[in-house]
Amino acid sequence: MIVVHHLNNSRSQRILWLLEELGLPYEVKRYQRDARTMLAPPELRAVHPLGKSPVISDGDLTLAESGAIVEYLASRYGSENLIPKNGTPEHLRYLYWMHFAEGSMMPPLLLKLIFDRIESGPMPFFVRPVARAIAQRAKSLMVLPNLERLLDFMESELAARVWFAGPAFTAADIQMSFPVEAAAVRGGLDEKRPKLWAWLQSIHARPAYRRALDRGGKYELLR
Ligand SMILES: N[C@@H](CCC(=O)N[C@@H](CS)C(=O)NCC(=O)O)C(=O)O
Repeated sequence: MIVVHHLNNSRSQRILWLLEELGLPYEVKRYQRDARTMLAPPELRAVHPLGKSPVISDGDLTLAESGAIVEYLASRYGSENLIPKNGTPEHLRYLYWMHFAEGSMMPPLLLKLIFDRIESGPMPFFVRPVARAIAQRAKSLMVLPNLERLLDFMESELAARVWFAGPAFTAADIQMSFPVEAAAVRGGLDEKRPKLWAWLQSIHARPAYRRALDRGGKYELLR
């Protein structure tokens, strides 16, 4: 039995979704973020030294890193539908978006989260103006323009095809779900990018996505 070590409101939601798309049985072991720090509880470090989610176990195997987990599950248990055939242009695009999700899109989204918190979080009054000025400057010079470019790029890619890898839904769409959802919550994505917005609505309408929400519990991404 595959076990998903699932942290609330986190990247592990997409693993539940993938397992639902694959129609595999699995167990969900839940972990709660610390309400103040939003960090994972120390129990997760007993499963994997980094103590991050997602982590899965499958028999003797323990695997972390969502891209690796998606690749493992889709190639071991998936039909060819979820990973395009090797050597095709769709496969190259699949690879690209699989890596883009965590490699290019998540870093500025995380920086936005951190700088927003610095701006609004509690701190001694004499430090506040300086901390706010640094956070605002970093966001306006680097984080926000970068996010805009990334979102424009995704929008232009989806203007040419329905799903990220091509005409068919693949595991890359599952891997891309978390950054696009995070961008909708805190990265400036809205209906003004109609292709990306429509893609988001269409993943949310998939029956497997809905079932994964039932299994995972409340899913509200951090702002
Ligand atoms: N690149 C890793 C990132 C893992 C990660 O940072 N997970 C977050 C959840 S979205 C986490 O565990 N955060 C809690 C913490 O850092 O303590 C992946 O894709 O699996």
